[in-house]
Amino acid sequence: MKMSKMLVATLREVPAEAEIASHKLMLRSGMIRKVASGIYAHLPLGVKVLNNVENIVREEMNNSGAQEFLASAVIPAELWQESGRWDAYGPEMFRVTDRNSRQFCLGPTHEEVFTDIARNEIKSYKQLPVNLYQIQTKYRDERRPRFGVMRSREFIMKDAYSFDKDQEGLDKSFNDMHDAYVRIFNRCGLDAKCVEADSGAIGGSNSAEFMVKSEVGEDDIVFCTSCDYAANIEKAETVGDKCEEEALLDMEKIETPNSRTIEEVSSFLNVDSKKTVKTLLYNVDGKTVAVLVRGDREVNEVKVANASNASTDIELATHEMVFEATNSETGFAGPVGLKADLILVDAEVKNMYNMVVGANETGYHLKNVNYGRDFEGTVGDFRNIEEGEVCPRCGGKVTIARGTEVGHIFKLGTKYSEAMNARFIGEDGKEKPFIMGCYGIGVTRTVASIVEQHHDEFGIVWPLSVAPYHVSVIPVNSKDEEQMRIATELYEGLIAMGVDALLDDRKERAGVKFKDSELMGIPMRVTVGKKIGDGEVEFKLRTGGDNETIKIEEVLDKVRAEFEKNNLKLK
Ligand code: 9G3
Repeated sequence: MKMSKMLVATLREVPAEAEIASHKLMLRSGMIRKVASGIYAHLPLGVKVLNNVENIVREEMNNSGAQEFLASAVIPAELWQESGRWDAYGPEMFRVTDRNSRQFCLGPTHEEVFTDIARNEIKSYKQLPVNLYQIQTKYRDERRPRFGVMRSREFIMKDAYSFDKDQEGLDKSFNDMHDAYVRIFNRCGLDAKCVEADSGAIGGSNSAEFMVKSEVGEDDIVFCTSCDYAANIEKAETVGDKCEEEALLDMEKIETPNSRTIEEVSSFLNVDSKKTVKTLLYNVDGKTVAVLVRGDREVNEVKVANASNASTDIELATHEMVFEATNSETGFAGPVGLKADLILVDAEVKNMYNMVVGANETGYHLKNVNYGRDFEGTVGDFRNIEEGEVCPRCGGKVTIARGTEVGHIFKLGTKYSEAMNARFIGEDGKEKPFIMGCYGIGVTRTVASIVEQHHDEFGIVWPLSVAPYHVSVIPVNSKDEEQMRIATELYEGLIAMGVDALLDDRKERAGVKFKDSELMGIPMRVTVGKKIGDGEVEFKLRTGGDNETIKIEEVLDKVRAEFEKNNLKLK
């Protein structure tokens, strides 16, 4: 590509709203432009990278035996009504009505669509397994779009759906997708880790997320420092502290005027917050669910939602519900005499002795309360793990880091095939529901994550595998005929070799050309300047290292060697 012909859209400055490196650099290098909040256009430079990432995804998905499909982005409401999800999603779903007043949504995901395809096209177990995938624009009306294409309302996703005849088949499909994802992110130069994750509202048994560490990530990821255990904090299992055995003392009601929070109660009573238990009340589909965790711990609302079979997100109980359950104002709730539909007791609380809890009476708490003698409940893991706690697998220490999800794979089971009566004839001649899995990669988010992981103060530093162009050939002085002749020859030689080369033939100062090449993150630069008098040019890698003076006739081999070093074949 010749820069004099290209829509070069590099910027010196970006809007203040661009807070993170990838958002700034994707704007400044001329890859994206904002159309509206959370909605972006992709400029030619950005589309080149998108295509490179998509082709890596395509190659690995095809290698795994999946077949590329392209479903419609406009989905009839009827399909979502069959699965019951039309009413489960609120403002996040873009809905449209056509000229005949029929309702559709702009597809946020396609479980229903692909289940419908399977029930129409797959009749017999002999046709299974089938794995269909697409690379398509998705629509989700995020409440708070931010960080450029990292969290946008329109984004490109690769979503795949597998159909198997039994659980064993699904396990294989799931593992094949896991392995394909490891190869995809590796080839993209992205350091992504697979972590155990919660399946959330999508349902199904378990799921795994591919996370990239990033201080601007929105998820907390728990890593063990000794073994390879890794989990989203929503899912990470906790091992409670063991308490010293104590004689059970008599329960006692004590006046604690205006002491509502754990801090106020523990300082008023002069007891360690580890001897207190907080009782939080939640509204779960209209039911009152109480959760007890040690005073210094945090409730994990995803674990609570799963334990209480919530159909939508849970929220804290209203004042009325609190009064209904505890006969007191917020801040004095406790397990003794509590009127709740479900009482969840974190396992750590079960092992405590003589704890302090709310008395279910405004202005009072109870001390010396003991699980079993004074109250019962469903014991389980309902809290967040904390930095430095014990690893649930090996007993080592865990650490917590922020991360961004770039992929998520799920075992769905029969959740959608049952709901939509999507069945096949099994070996025994009986109809059976497909056993399904679904597998997503955020393609635009992957591009942004690569920028987050590969940039410096001069701009983006693209891995060669996804770079928009591999080499920029820069004549220092475009008015110098000899320099232009040599530069053009090298450029044409590279193109003929299958290298995506740029020729910066603009009538710009050399410094501007170097800055643009660095900002756009082009992996290799060949500078054609005065040294052509000695038959030499300068070669520089964007990843660092000095300008290297080499013979003009060595350039093509030098570039070829870089491709080989990166295990990349020339087209
Ligand atoms: C919706 C809306 C938003 C959504 C969903 C449905 C997320 C929804 C979860 C998934 C699960 C997997 C296949 C590819 C991998 C991810 N946000 N999810 O189902 F209607 Cl508005 O999308 N789907």
